[in-house]
Amino acid sequence: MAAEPVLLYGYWRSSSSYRVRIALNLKGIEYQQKDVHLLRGGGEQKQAAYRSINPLGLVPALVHGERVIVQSVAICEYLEDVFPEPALLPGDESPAAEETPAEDTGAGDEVSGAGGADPQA
Ligand SMILES: N[C@@H](CCC(=O)N[C@@H](CS)C(=O)NCC(=O)O)C(=O)O
Repeated sequence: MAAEPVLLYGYWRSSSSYRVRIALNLKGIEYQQKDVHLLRGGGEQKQAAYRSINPLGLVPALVHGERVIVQSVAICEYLEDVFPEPALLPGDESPAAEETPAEDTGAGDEVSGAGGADPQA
């Protein structure tokens, strides 16, 4: 499974995309990046081509083989599961190993209501 190609849909100025790029690079995972320009043409993330990958219309999205994972923290957790070495988190013996609730990371799910993404996110 780990050997399948990894493709990151992101944007250079996106802090959530940065988070995933940092994890990919720390782990030394080879990946291809596909730019989704958040401003061009009203935002490529809103266009049907990208929404077919992430219906939320937000970057980042990670494609690994057949799997599509969205939400940067979930992507980092997925990478930690599938590519465990080197670990992003300290081992169980470290006091820092206690889990940090997602709401403390500033990376919570900004999707609101049934209509989709919060454009201010
Ligand atoms: N909680 C999401 C946030 C994703 C997010 O808000 N992405 C921003 C860029 S950092 C985005 O795609 N904005 C485009 C828009 O709001 O139309 C995550 O961590 O992945």
